[in-house]
Amino acid sequence: MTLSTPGPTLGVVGGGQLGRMLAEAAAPLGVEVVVADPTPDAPAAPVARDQVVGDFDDPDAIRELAAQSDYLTFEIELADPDLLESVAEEFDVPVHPDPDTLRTIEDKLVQKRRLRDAGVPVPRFRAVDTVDDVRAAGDELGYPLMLKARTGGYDGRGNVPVESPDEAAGALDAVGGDAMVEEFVDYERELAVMACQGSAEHRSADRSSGRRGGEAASNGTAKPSRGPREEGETDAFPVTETIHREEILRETVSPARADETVRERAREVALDVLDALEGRGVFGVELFQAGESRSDSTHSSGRGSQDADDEILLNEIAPRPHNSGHWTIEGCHTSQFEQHVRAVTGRPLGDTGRRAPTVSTNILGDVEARQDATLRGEKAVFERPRAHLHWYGKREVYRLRKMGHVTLVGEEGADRPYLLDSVRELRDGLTFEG
Ligand code: AIR
Repeated sequence: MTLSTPGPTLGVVGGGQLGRMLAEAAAPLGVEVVVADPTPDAPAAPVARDQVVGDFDDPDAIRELAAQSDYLTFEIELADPDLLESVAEEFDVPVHPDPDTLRTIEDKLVQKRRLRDAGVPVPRFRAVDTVDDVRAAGDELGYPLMLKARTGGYDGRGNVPVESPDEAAGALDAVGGDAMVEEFVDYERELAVMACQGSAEHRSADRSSGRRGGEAASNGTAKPSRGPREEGETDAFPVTETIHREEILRETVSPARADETVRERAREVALDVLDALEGRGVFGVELFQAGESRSDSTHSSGRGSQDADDEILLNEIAPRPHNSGHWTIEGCHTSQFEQHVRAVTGRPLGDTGRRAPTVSTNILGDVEARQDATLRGEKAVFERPRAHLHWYGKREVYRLRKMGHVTLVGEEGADRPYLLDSVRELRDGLTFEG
């Protein structure tokens, strides 16, 4: 591997905040980024070398992207796996993660089946087409149910809770199209793990000890995650606690406020998820730590020996860096974005260890009507030591749109509830209202 300028080009389908943070992380590695996104001047455009303006599934746009690229990846599930496969072949450009993995993940029902069949613990779920299907699932799994659009939903769009049989028709209408339902998990807390899979070229004995191991490495007890696999080296960032409201991520806390055994189990499940999927890159793995009331017999993995309060269930996965991992930019030795660039361009994975306790909060649209975006109150964030503002550069704001985030890094041993209160206070001082 050599370095020269211009460096290799990574083509990214999608130019939102994830594309922007990928481009920010790629530059120091000597990797240039070109994005394809339908919105002119997309968030990634100012930091990428170029933007192809076109839909994620527009063959001309994606061909133009591939023609400029040495590697291809995507930052949104609306990317088209068939098109990616065909341009990869036509232009002889590797695409990671494997488009087939995208195909599996983009359909939440297919995703759940694949993972369940691979032995990953998942909540009970059913495919539903009609109101009667939803009601039958309700009889079996109990209410509330979570109704999910099989494809196309993100940032909470496409997920609708169903409290009773009477709500079945309205909920099906709201998600529109093919759907699935899941039992409602009465969780103790939500967790997320950014799991990563690198290239098979970088598998040597010394890489599997000491410098790997996320959670373990960060508390000084480094140990191998698991042996390097045929497909390539794998690793996981320290387990993150995630706090959602209205199906949208609000804050993250790392280390997660869960017992070490729970965190270890979460990491294990995340690495099992990687085993079930092809292709390199970072995968966001969202998990539930089930509450004590949950009986061991109710979930579909069939495990029965674990304490209920330790029980980890998979919620969803994303074949890309994830909102739950934004804190790694300041909080870890390698960020999830740098890791993704390393993985998809065939470079060795970086150290996933945590530098310090870290919390983050999303800055979400707090306006009712869609309007030009001007953020106010940001001075307090700049004035706060160890607080980091990330502005995504979106021109327009609407209710609950992800506009940026704030990360606050604590001293070693910092009190996490205090850090969390502090970052919430900073966020609550921000507004888009005029
Ligand atoms: N994204 C992709 N999947 C889930 C999320 N949050 C990111 C990507 C995408 C952007 O959100 O970076 O490009 C789209 O954001 P918006 O606000 O335009 O919907």
